[in-house]
Amino acid sequence: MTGRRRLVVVSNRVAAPRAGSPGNQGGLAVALESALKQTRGIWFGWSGETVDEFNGHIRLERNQGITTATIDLTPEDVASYYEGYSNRTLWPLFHYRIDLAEYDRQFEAGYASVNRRFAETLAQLLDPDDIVWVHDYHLIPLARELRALGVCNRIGFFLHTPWPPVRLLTTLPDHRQLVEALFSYDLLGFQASEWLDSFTDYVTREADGRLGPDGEVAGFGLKTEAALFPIGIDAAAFRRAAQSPEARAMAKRMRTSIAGRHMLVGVDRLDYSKGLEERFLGYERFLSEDPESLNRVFLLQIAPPSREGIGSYQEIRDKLDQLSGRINGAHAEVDWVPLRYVNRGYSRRELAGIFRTARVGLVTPLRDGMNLVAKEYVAAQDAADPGVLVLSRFAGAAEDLAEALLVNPFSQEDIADSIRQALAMERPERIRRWEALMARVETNDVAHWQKAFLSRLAG
Ligand code: ADQ
Repeated sequence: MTGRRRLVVVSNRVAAPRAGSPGNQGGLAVALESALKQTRGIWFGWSGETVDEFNGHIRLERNQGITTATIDLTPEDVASYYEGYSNRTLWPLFHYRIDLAEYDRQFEAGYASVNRRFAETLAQLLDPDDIVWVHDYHLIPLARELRALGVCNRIGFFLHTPWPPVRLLTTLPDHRQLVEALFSYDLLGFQASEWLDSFTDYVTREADGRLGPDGEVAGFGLKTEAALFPIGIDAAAFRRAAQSPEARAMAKRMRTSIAGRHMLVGVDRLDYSKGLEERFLGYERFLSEDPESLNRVFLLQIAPPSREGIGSYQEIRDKLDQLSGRINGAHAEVDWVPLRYVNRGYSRRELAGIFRTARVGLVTPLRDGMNLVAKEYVAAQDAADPGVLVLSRFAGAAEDLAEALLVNPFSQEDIADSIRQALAMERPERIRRWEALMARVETNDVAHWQKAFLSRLAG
């Protein structure tokens, strides 16, 4: 761990603890909070608010033992840095969707200037002994900007998304500059070996790099370290959440509405990387191939909209509206609809109750850094009668969760077959697979991830 050194976490947005909402927080926020509390640390990032002109004001707040330090951005910053370079350029590119990636020099300039501003503001808060942990693709150049200001602290970076293969990454006009910026960090963390391999591949092919022992990476005449730190959930807390009064109430409500049928469940942010269209099509195929399943199963898909200002997100939302209408129009009866498509969020406890009553968890992203829903579905199950996890082989989670039914999410046939196989699976096999999965989810939990990264970064 970091010993007594203070931890400074930096992310685009700050998920500060909210008074009066126990059980509503994600595992990441919980894990970072516990590390921050132990080290009397700070969480720094964008407040989510905008101001007409950046004034350098840092809002310091203390809540439940955590100090948050937030700054506001201008509407132009949000358009170029956040919606632009982060979410119209890097997000699609990092999820292998160069067809959706937009390359625009204004986005690039906005990204560089907001990272510089983050660095200038953050540098004022840093003590020489602090350990700095930067999160995700929004902030790749942050360490380089901090170093330019004379900051010598240990700085680590963790990428929550995939890292794309060399041939895709080189479509980004400033790819060299972006990757070189990573060499200002002391430690780079990736979710899965495929993403780490793509990174080292780039460095050896494009930057005349070399790989040393213990994750040492040399390139661009610089050195850093890169290693795997697969993120987990707070498994014990999620398991407890699944038995909470709210979860039980939700489970009871679900059982009444399931009425003896089998429920399949999907829970995802409404994002094109999550494979929702392909999942709906695979399910539609299953319904047409297995007419005896009509009126005996249904799919509950929960998908709260995200990044609604971006065209590709409006398109996927429109497509899913159409597709869900088509599937229900073709198959529904007066007392049954095959697809319940819900565009809102639920509390963690309610979600846990929903997962626990679902016979099948469908987690079929086309590409995903890790995917925490897969782990949450496992943690919420009843040990005596667990459901079956159907998991995309292209999610980082598949490296760790081999006892799930692994599918190719691009293939409707594969999805239809795996639904059939999951529904037919007898209890002893379900228990055997679940026990193996649960052991992994419990061991590689979020506390393990956080400790592994920080102890290595502390050196
Ligand atoms: P995301 O792309 O957001 O995360 P994921 O890992 O599945 O994807 O995490 C989503 C979280 O939001 C889960 O905790 C889930 O329960 C919650 N959630 C989703 N829909 C919800 C709803 N309707 N109501 C309430 N909660 C909901 C990014 C990367 C992932 C990586 C994580 C963490 O894209 O690959 O696993 O970061 O590193």
